[in-house]
Amino acid sequence: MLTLGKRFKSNKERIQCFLKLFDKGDQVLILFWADPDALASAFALKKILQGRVSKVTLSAVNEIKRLNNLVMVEILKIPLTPFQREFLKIYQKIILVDSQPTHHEAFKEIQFTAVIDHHPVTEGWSAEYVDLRPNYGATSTILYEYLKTLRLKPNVFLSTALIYGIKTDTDNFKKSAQLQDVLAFQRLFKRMNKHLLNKIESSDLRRSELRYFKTALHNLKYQGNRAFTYLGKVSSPDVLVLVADFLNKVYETAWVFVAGEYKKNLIIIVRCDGYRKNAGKLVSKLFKNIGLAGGHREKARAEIPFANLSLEPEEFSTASLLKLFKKYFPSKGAKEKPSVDVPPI
Ligand SMILES: [Mn+2]
Repeated sequence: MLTLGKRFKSNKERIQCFLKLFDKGDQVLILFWADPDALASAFALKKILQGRVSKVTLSAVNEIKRLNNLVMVEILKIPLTPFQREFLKIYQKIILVDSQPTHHEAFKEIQFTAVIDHHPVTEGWSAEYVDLRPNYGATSTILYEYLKTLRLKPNVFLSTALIYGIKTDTDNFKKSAQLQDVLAFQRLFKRMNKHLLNKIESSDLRRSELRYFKTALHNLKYQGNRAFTYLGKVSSPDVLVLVADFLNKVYETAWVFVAGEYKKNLIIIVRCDGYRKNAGKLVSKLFKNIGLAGGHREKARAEIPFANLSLEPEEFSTASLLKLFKKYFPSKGAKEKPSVDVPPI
């Protein structure tokens, strides 16, 4: 059965059908894989269902580790309850937002009452109510439309959450976004608090993680206009992403390779401007047989068990990282020019 869901003439008809699923006495569990879009969408659903059912609980099936997301939950006061398997027996209605049951092991055995999502349609599951809009940039946009249809005014916290959800999933409208995403953004923008948003967006790094920047700069080696650095053991792969994005801002740099050890894996983060370059192809060509590797033109990531490199993590260094990419960049002296030759004003 194709799971795109029933067709509706209008948003009003759709939301009526959705609300009919719930009775006053219901305890409703909203499940999701926590990222900004999922958190905002679940938060909006709580507002919609509150007062119409006896209890609404928001539970993420993953542990939230990213600092930005932790700050989002804290300062926007998103009420989360740690997920327990027993919930599945207690709650009468379970809703999945910003994911489909096929996306994660944790969702597979669950019979969902409703699924609301914007990812490409997957098959092999069903729910009483399905709202999938794969063309939308964010599930937050779908939930904004629900609120609008119901004439519910989101408060500052919810508006800021939805804005952050849309911004994150559309990569600040650089990734594909629909007119609906732009409209939701414009309407919510008036209601959000830009200082709260700024606090969430700028909370990338813990004070304890600053030392990784010192190590990264200390170990940094250039080969032509390609930057390489190995950070050793890291507390989270996110810090490698931050260092790579930072080094990618250096003008005379065409490629950035930042690596570290996390749980006996070598994690490599690759950045470039994507102009006549393809980071995703590069990593999958080099590493797809020995680990997980993939990405887009400008951004890519590889995760290789050290066991597959026949190396102990302690033996690895920036020089070893350079060696790994030798196959791809064989001519030692050949330099790639940065693709933009006029510095930005
Ligand atoms: Mn999403």
